[in-house]
Amino acid sequence: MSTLHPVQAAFAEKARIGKAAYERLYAESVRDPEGFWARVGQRLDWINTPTQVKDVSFDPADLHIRWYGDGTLNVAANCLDRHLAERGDKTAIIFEGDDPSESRRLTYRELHAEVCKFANTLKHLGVAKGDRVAIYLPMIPEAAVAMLACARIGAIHSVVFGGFSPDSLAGRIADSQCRLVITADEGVRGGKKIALKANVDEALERPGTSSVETVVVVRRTGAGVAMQSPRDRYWHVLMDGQSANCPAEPMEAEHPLFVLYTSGSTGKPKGVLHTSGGYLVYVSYTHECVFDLREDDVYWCTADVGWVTGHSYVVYGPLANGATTVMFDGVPSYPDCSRFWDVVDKHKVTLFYTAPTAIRALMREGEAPVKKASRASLRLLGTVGEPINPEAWEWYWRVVGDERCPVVDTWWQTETGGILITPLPGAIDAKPGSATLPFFGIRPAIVDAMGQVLEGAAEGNLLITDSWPGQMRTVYGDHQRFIDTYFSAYPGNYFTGDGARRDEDGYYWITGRVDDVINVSGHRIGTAEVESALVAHPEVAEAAVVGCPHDIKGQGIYAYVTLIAGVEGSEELRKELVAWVRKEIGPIATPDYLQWAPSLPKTRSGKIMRRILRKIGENQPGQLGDISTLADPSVVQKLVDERLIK
Ligand code: 6R9
Repeated sequence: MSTLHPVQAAFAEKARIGKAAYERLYAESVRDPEGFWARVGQRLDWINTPTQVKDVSFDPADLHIRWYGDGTLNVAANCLDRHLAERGDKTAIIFEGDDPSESRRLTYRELHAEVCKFANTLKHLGVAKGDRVAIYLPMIPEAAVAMLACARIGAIHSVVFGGFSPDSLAGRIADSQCRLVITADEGVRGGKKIALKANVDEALERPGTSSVETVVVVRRTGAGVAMQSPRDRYWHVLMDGQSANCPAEPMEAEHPLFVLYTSGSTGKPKGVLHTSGGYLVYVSYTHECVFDLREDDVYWCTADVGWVTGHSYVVYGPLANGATTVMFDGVPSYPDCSRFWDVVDKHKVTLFYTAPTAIRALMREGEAPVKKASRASLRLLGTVGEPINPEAWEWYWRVVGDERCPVVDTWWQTETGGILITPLPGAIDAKPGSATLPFFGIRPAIVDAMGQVLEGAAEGNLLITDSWPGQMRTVYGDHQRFIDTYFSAYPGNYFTGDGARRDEDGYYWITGRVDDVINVSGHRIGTAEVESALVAHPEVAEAAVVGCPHDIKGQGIYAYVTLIAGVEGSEELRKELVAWVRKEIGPIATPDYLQWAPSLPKTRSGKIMRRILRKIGENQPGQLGDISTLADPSVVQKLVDERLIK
């Protein structure tokens, strides 16, 4: 059940986009996408203004996606140089460290100078246009500087979340053959140190990583780290004496801007590739419209730059718009559960964007930690990463926003580059739990299992039937995988991997992944990745992993493990396997439940029946459905009896 929250009159009056404007612009955007996006594209500074706008085919036999194809621009110049005349002294980045006594501001002029110096550093190290650079840093301004410096010279960055293990980092470095890695001595989160440089050292011992020539180390904690000469160089030493003058090179609109790895249903994580012109048009425009951005806003998105939300809505969207963006290197619970709201008061944050998992965790602590802070500066709240349950939405609205601030539930993916389904705060009435209506130019469709497009109120798989400028262009190094994953199941359409329901008002309710991807605290983990980590353990014969309900994380990881003959499942071994997965992938992949399975339910052709395992993990043993196609139906009863959630 969900109550309607109509757009507030006071907000609508001043909003950039009201109801009538949304309807008019949406109609226009789908009637004439070329004209619409040609106009929106003018929001950027182009070196060569594009005359072509959209050149797209979703036909798997002739798949291509090009936007603003003959235009040239520089992404960093759009995020920095063009603001200098009017906003040189405006704060670009507010950095808030893990320790509440640590914060620092960089103006657009200062950020521009740092980026130019680091771009010169990269050139000095031999990095050229098209080279791949891995960034494995905490949420410090140097992360944004490194990203923008790559953009300035046309190097392709690949940011790897600092919580990933050496193996995960190595896999990503090897897949895109990075020449350089940028890291820090250590990170600090919730008062705990993370040995980033030591992780890089370990990663670079793995096969396939010999492409790396240089490791640049930012001094974050000052801890002594082993520096390998001539490979390892300190950031501050390299930057010393570099010129703050570095011309922004023209890049073709379709020049790759970055690769970001994300989990899929099969195999290794995919390198999602985004390009320059269309991506920047799309993230800057959505950032302005969805957050109703004003010149004096202080905008805070709590995502880490290791995820797409950090790319599009901490760095590129806000900086392209000349906004003030907060980079937070801490956690919501340190030093205590008032941290988010203390930071809101400290920096007078007006727009706040976070994940449902954080809201649920804070909700558990009650209202007092929120009410201790005034939060008077807030004027809009947003969520991203997973479906938000209506209870958490109502709490966010009532307790955090004091029933003053509209809440925008934004649905999108690493692959989509930017927000696709969302309320516009001055135009679209909210229904808690629904991401509501499509953004301009976005054409969602719902199909049934047979691929039949459903009209009106319906539930099924969610497709997008036409392109938008922020769409990913390929899987790095594997274009066929791009076609197979997203365009083969429903030819002529982009398949999102999500299920959705559309109600009688045309509102979309995302029901979650329909593939083998688990959404843990808003982060995607492929069941295949966890399974292959488990079977890499010498005592594991076989493993099957499914998602299960989890109060705080949204979904948890439930693993069924078959041990090799002669090995008994003990509590000690259970702990060892959980720790093993953490070490192999990273803490976000930690199994919440690990059940011993004498054998796994399989079809006669040997396929694991995950549908059954999912139901057991969800504690719904009464809904296993037809098990007659199993090779040996008797394995199921034991798994049901010994299930870990009852
Ligand atoms: C931006 C981001 C994408 C998956 C996506 C979906 C889930 C994201 C959501 C949401 C319901 C929302 N998701 N936002 N589900 N409502 N507002 O999170 O990208 O890490 O690639 O995850 O997250 O399942 O398919 P990414």
